[in-house]
Amino acid sequence: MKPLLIDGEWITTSASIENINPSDLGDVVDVYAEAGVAETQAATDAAKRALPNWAHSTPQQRHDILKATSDEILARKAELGELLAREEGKTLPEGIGETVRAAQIFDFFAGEALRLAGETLPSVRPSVGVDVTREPVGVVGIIAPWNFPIAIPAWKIAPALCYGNTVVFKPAELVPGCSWALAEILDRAGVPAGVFNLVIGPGRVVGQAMLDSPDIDAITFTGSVATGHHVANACIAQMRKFQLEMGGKNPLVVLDDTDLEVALDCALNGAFYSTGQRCTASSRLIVTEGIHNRFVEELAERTRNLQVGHALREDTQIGPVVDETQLKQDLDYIQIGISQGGNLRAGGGLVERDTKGHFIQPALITDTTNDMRINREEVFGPVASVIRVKDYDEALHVANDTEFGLSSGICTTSLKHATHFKRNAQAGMVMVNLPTAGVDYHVPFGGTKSSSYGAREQGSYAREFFTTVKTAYTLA
Ligand code: TXE
Repeated sequence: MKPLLIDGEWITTSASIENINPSDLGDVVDVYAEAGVAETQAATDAAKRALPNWAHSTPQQRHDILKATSDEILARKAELGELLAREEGKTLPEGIGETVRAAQIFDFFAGEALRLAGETLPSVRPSVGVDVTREPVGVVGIIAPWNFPIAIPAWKIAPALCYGNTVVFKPAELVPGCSWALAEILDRAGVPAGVFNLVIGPGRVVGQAMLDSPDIDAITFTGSVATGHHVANACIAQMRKFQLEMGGKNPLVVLDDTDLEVALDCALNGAFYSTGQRCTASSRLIVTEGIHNRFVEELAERTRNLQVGHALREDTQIGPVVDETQLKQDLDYIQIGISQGGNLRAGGGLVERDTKGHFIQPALITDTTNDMRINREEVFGPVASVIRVKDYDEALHVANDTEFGLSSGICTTSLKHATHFKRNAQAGMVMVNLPTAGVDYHVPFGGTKSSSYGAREQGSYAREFFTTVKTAYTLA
């Protein structure tokens, strides 16, 4: 059994969690110690004790630990990428790609540790000087989802440690493998006892204990809208800082003047790669009428031809859905789409392979309208719908007509429309001739409306959440 990491000690518990491979339900990836309220409290106490020293550690010490972490992740990318593919169901290239991304994030924040600067200003009063500096927020609680088992933990843990915070980290209980590996790497890289603590367990127990603890100063969360709202209420009740990344219903607008190949690539990749289990997935394809039929016909053909299968097989393009609950949700939404008038143009059926897994052929539903549930609610699977519109103006209106605002894309060769869309799309991220999913790690990530709350993640903007500002006045 793989233990928890609390106060620099590896701790086993009587309860355990099995990590099951969604490509092969007979394959138990590993078994992990399951934390309860007591372990979560112990981790929080340890993080609180470790805070003063870590907050005053040198930038060099933090740099060296983050860099060593990055180096080991990179050196083990094949092994960790395979672990990721086994536990979450991404294909092997996607798993290795995400692992490399995690290494790059640690590397970026190793550099940021050395770059944290303040400001010195003259006061408006004579003989007084003003310093504006940034300090750690304190003990940070990290609650992660299952869909990016190493990248999301990395983009929360790396900045937390970089800016001098201590961490209580709860990965999604469905995919604890990469998080456990990351904890072991951080420990080996020299993170002092208590600075980073790993507690694996169910959200309603471990996550809730984190929310209940007055000793956690800030919570960063990625997951569903419902849990996000719960986290928000719990944080407000304690007047504690929080940051939420939640769902999306991301539009990809395809205009008549598009380069058809570019648009098809964007749609196929954005809607279905990573089994559609990305908060930035293109789930609404909004297509103007001049190109609609050609686009739909070609996309349906390519959707049918996508090779679904075991995540570790070389010929697999689309891995399995992460678990049975998620698979049921996908199938239910396909039925809802059909029952409200949509036309299942391609895919949508269960797929049988040599191993028993959660395989489904990606589904393309056409002839939908934006008021249908399939276009209002996040499905979080390989399911995309097509909405036919008259022109650019209607496309923009439909794209923005959603409670979400994470990523919004357009495929066009018109500079005028691309420029207008960048300015007027109601989303935190806008993509021109690119899939709505797929972002860089050195620039801000996050959305508007119901998709996100609080400061942006990633890049140097991460410091807004992970630090607090101090203004100091001195009479010379
Ligand atoms: O999410 P949850 P789940 C969406 C997607 C998916 C649905 C359910 O639609 O089908 O959410 O997935 C922890 N207090 N997204 O159940 O519950 C939980 O243990 C504190 C979209 O995995 O939000 C996990 O670590 N924590 C999303 C994390 O919250 C609690 C990515 C997220 O779990 C808790 C993931 C509680 N009471 C799911 N209950 C995206 N858009 O990126 C749960 N948790």
